[in-house]
Amino acid sequence: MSDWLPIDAMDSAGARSQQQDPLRALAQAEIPAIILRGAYPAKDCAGLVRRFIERDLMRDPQAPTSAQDRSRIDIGTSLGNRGADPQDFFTHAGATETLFNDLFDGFISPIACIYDNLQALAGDKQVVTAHEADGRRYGPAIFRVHYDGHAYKPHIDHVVLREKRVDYAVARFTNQFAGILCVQNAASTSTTQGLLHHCVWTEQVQPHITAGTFHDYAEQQQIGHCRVELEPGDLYFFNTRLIHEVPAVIGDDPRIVLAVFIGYEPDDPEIFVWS
Ligand SMILES: O=C(O)CCC(=O)C(=O)O
Ligand SMILES: [Fe+2]
Repeated sequence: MSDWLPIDAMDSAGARSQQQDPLRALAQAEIPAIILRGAYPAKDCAGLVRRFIERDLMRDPQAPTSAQDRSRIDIGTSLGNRGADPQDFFTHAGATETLFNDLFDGFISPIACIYDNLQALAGDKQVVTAHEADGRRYGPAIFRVHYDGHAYKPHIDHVVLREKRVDYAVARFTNQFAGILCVQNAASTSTTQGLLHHCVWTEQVQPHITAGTFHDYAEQQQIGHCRVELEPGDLYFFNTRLIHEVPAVIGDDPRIVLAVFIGYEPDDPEIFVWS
């Protein structure tokens, strides 16, 4: 599987010189990911982390820990976690928009960084924050702070295939991607952030995910994978129907990302972005 390689570029123009229509290639899982190096200034990443601690939006890693501490803190609105109650979800998304209004003052907006890069990859399509037909808007992006021990086991993300939600506008997209901007790495782990398996989810694969035996299955089937290594400021996009995972964070420094989900159809003039 050594020919299954990501686009790895300094910017969207570089990515498009490697692949004329990179999002279509992602949709077809021809490539594991599109990685854009240094998309956001590393010094602004560090500044954002200081701001989150100042505003008490995340736990200060220097502070004493307690048994009740959560291993993951979200700053933003998650459809996956809140979508069971649409009214609560859209109210929360409104509060997130207010929070984000001045949260990045003095820094380049990391959300604009993701949207602008995605737009530059998207050609004629229009990148917009996901919304319902009546105008209600989803959260535009979400920071996730992962503390010691947090891992993502092999899984997929898909509003219909995994979450079984059909009553949201984003359910119309059969192709769903993630965009992940690395804000901070855990100091004492390797910089491997995403492990993308060369395996698109099907009903046949699900039992191996449920049983926690996907690694054995992948070995038997000789399924290759792509390891994505990121430094703060690097941004990557991948198809969330690929089985993927993130190794456990180890140590006091949390791993922090800004994440979005993306809905893409080859024939749809709009690309929806939400969290
Ligand atoms: O944090 C990442 O790099 C990806 C995390 C992920 O797969 C998820 O949140 O579903
Ligand atoms: Fe995921």
